Amino acid sequence: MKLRLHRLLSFCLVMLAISASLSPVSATEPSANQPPVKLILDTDMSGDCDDAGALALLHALADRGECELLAVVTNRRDLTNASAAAVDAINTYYGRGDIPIGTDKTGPTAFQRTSPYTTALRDDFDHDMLPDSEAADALDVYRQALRTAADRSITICSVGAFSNLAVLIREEPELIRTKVKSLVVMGGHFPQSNRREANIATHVEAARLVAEHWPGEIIWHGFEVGKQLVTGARLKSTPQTNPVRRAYELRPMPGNKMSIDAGKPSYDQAAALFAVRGAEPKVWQIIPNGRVEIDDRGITSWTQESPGAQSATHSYVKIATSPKQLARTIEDLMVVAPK
Ligand SMILES: [Ca+2]
Repeated sequence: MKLRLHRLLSFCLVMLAISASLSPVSATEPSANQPPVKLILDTDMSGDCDDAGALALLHALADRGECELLAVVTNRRDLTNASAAAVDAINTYYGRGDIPIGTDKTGPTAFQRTSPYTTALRDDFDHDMLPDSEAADALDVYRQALRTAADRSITICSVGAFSNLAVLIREEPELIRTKVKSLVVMGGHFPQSNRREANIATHVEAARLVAEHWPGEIIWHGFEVGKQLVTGARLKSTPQTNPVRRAYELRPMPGNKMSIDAGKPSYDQAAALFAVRGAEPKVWQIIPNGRVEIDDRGITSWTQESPGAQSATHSYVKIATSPKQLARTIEDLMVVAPK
């Protein structure tokens, strides 16, 4: 009897070990043990709330040791003057209230908006940020972060207008060449489209300058990527003290709904996840060796070039996994409690 029990126990232990080794990797599991990606986020924390979702996701990845958020700069000059304060409220919630924040001082005004959520984040949550107009200049924040970085060590993730990046090209092209490893951009619509995607249309001149003259590689996440990835409803399970939850509660969606009711597309989170975890083959299909061109109306188009061509420094991405699975990975990271 004792022997039988012993055998049964051994059998159970072996089965447990097998099932543990076969169980799927957690949706929030990093793909490999890599040094943390050193990242700068350039965001229009303004009309849409996926910027807040992307910042939450980056903090969760930072908590997991997958990235280090060196700085956040804002663009689009929201009329509330509170984009930087909203960023700082989220950074403070995640225990990183000291991350440098800069704002654009010369951004476009033609598409200025009044954010539905930044003032609530500014007024109801802890932070110590000045109004956007008095905050540090985005160019100075870029300069500081890049000058002190190791060569080819920085990833920039751009999820808004291209205003700051255009200034950076004009003022500090050598810093980009020497310090930046990769630029991951949410913008455009690929491979071809008649649509004026918002991040391009907000400041067409700046987007065209970046597409034509960025001295390095660019990975483009078009509108069609994030559109398939609906997230945000699970923020209801996070505390009322979570400013990202509040942003989703206040950002309206069509049909008298708020973003938190049924979620919304994750344009910016998709680019942010890619910026940190890279081109995981199970998740992304990369279309490399090409060039994104932007016409004077702000319409993007993809031109395939031969590998090795000097101008073939752009790629765009498609989702290779099930959009539902990828949305779950993104939302898992958005709702995980700060460390
Ligand atoms: Ca955005």
